[in-house]
Amino acid sequence: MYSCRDYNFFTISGNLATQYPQAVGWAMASAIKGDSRIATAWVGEGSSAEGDFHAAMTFAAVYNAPVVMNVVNNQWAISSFSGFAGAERSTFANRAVGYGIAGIRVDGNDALAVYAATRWAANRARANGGPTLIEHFTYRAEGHSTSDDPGAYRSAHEREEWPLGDPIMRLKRHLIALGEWSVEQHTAMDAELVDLVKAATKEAEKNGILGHGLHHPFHTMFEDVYKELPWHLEEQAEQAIRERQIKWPEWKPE
Ligand SMILES: Cc1ncc(C[n+]2csc(CCOP(=O)(O)OP(=O)(O)O)c2C)c(N)n1
Repeated sequence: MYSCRDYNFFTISGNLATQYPQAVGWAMASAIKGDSRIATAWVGEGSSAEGDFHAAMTFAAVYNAPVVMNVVNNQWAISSFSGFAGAERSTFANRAVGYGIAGIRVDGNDALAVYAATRWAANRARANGGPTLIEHFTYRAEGHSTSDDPGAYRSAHEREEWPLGDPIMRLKRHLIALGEWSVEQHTAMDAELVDLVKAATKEAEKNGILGHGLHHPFHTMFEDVYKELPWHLEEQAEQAIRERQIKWPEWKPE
């Protein structure tokens, strides 16, 4: 999981929803230090069924943390329909109400609505008005990942029946209708972005790609969590080195 201190990008963890209490804690710390920065985090609607979601909501409300919490409701948590997380009983935005937090539901495929709701919530947090929960109602047209086959658990036609369209196409049509954008500009932007993504992929691949061995010094796997490596992780590292050397006698830790 990546992070970038220069851009205030705090890494998420692989454990779903843990970023929520972390964002609330970060926002509380910012407020306590008298810093003007606010925090924001995203979870999927499936992850909103995790305990961490509720712990975060409680702390955000009690401490009036300057935080904007987003639920991206794309209606699928891998193969679990959003109903498993309670979608058929109430909206996800509605959950905020029980905590005394402002809850907003937006058409997540309307870029301008998302922008407006986010700006409102961010300004509110900055003015010490309290936390906001924004539910972005959307749809996951593709699989959850390249290893997921949605054909195994939902109708093949569902994707075509989704009525709210593609957010990029909608914004494009809207801006062209306003005379603020054109098909030519859009085509040029598409080409530019394809090049940008290709270049970024090349750059990222310098760090190593799956199946081509380790590119980072082995020991870094155990670092950067604790200031000083605790004994049990040191033991794990030594054990991992021994096991790798049994499997690949040529291998040496960097
Ligand atoms: C605590 C935990 N349980 C299970 C997983 C495995 N897992 C990864 S993504 C995912 C589904 C998440 O669905 P949702 O929260 O709706 O987000 P989406 O991926 O649809 O945006 C699951 C179960 C995990 N990473 N962490």
